[in-house]
Amino acid sequence: MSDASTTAKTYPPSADMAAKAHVNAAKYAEMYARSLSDPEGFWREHAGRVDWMTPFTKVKDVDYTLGQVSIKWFEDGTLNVSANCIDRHLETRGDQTAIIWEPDSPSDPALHITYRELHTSVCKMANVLKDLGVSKGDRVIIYMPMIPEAAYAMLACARIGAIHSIVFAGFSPDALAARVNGSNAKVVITADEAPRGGRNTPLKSNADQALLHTADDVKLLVVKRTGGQTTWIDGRDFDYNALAAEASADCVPEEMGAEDPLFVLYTSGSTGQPKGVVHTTGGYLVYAAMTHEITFDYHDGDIYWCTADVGWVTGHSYIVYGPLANGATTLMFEGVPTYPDASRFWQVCEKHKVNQFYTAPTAIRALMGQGNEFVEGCDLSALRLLGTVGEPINPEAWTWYNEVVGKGTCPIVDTWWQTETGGHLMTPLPGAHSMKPGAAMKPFFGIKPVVLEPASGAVIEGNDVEGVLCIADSWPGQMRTVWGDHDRFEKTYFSDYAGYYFTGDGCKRDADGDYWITGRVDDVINVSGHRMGTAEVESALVAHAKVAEAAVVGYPHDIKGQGIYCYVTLMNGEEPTEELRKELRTWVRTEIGPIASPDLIQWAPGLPKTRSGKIMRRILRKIAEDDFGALGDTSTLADPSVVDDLIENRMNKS
Ligand code: 6R9
Repeated sequence: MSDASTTAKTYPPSADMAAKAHVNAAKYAEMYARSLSDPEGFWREHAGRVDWMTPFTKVKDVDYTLGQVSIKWFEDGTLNVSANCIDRHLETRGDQTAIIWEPDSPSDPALHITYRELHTSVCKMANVLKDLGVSKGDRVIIYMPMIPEAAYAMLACARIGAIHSIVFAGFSPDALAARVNGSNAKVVITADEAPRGGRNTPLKSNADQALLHTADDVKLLVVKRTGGQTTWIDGRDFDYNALAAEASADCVPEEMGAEDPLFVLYTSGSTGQPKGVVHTTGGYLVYAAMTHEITFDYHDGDIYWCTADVGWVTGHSYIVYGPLANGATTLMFEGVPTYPDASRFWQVCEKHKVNQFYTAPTAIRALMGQGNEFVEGCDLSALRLLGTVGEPINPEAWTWYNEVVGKGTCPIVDTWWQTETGGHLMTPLPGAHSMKPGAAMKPFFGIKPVVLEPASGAVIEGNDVEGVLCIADSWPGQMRTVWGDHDRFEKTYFSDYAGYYFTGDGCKRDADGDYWITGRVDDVINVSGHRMGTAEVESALVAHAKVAEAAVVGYPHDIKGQGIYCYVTLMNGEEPTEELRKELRTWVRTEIGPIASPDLIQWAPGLPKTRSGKIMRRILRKIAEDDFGALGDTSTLADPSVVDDLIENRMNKS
């Protein structure tokens, strides 16, 4: 990364973009300066992009002091997110398409759902939930395919003040059960099956298994997607389509406080099990809407497509809440980039005349590997802007995206942000900033990045420097707490570097003052843009009867960015066989989900530990990266000889 940044080619914004974009260079400079010098005034003004039921008088009340961390924005205002995303658009754009739905199979018809139709469907879903006993403050789990009902479910919860928590449909029954229990949810919304890439995942049956491990009164609301056979438990399972047909199409939106929770989204951290990131109502919506409009330079009438899944934060902020708050047309895609073949993304862009396209580097790398002909056969002339999110993009993939997909005429917004941040924190703005392949470039309004010395926490001033990335001060989209565990919130984000929000990422500020994210500095790995805590995979592995101990690290992977490398010590007397390797892989998939599948499992008779018994992951990481010339100090190891064995028996990556 540092090599790339010193030799980076710079791509200035085109004259056309600079002229037409919401924000050009001069405007950015002026707005950014004001956002830091007068945050109260700045955000008071920009909060006006959402409709308030009761206007707020207080803009901001933030304390990052350990032991009393508290973050509030617009706290005495009231509003409803669903009314902002739907009702307020009805008069002017009731017949405009709100959601274009593109199904898994290209031979099935796409749907165009207008804002008026969205209103009807969301009200019906809201009334169905109310009839199931859900009320303000209750938790609802959404475990759904990428179908319009997933968006209806989110907005229906928001409408009645229920807190949703989406569990990615690729997660296992165990992971689902943990989240139902962790949030004490009353209802789980699912579908019979989830078609993806021509294969159906049995969601209802996964939910059935999960509910064996939850409280008895959890209800299951089932949307029909394929009509595939499912078992049915009367009194617990409810048929969404039948109930919606009878439900009223009117539902008055609940008046919510700005700081009432909107959703909880579980995400992996460096220790323990995933934590429930809590986002609230007012600040989140303001920030999602503003970043959506400005980063993607969204204008009325544009067709905007974010390829994420609603199971990730990107789907929350940039498929549903941001775009719909702006009255946009947002495309929702059920399938995968390579089905029926590697031209699918580009076919969909052509078919729906997509103007802004937002995806992950892992998808770009996978498609780049398939050859240019899949792109060249499609008419991409409507494309005006490209975006990436989820992990650093390597310059080769960036260049391919720019030249082959964007034909050299579309700016690429490389948006760096996190589940915790609610929306973009750093990205080049298309009409204002130059781009450098692989750089997140510039902070968004109100964001003050600081680079710190990792060990001492001293602030590193000036340019051409590298360190850990923190943010001084708050922004409206910031998470407010960890669900049920405020101490963990404080410890994770505010204890390492006093007075700052610690991102967990490393970064470089280059000679021009532009920012490059260098990746996680903690035990979180990024597999195909999905966050995975090494501790989670380790605890799944040691839950297997034959495993005594396990240590998990990331290693560079051509397509996924990082792969999952596991060192496993077996119980005494267990044979390390190829079958056992397969069994452990399947085991982890069942415990967590397919995205946690170990790529490589090395049998480790011993693990490098300090005398106090701490596993030295630094060493394991180096071995997994084939960088064992640079193991550093191994003198504190209890038994240095285990390292030689691990090096000798390291896994081959080709
Ligand atoms: C939105 C999202 C967050 C972590 C983050 C960082 C990595 C995300 C990036 C990026 C470099 C980018 N990350 N975007 N790294 N450049 N443009 O991905 O949220 O799933 O919580 O992951 O992803 O390491 O800390 P989340």
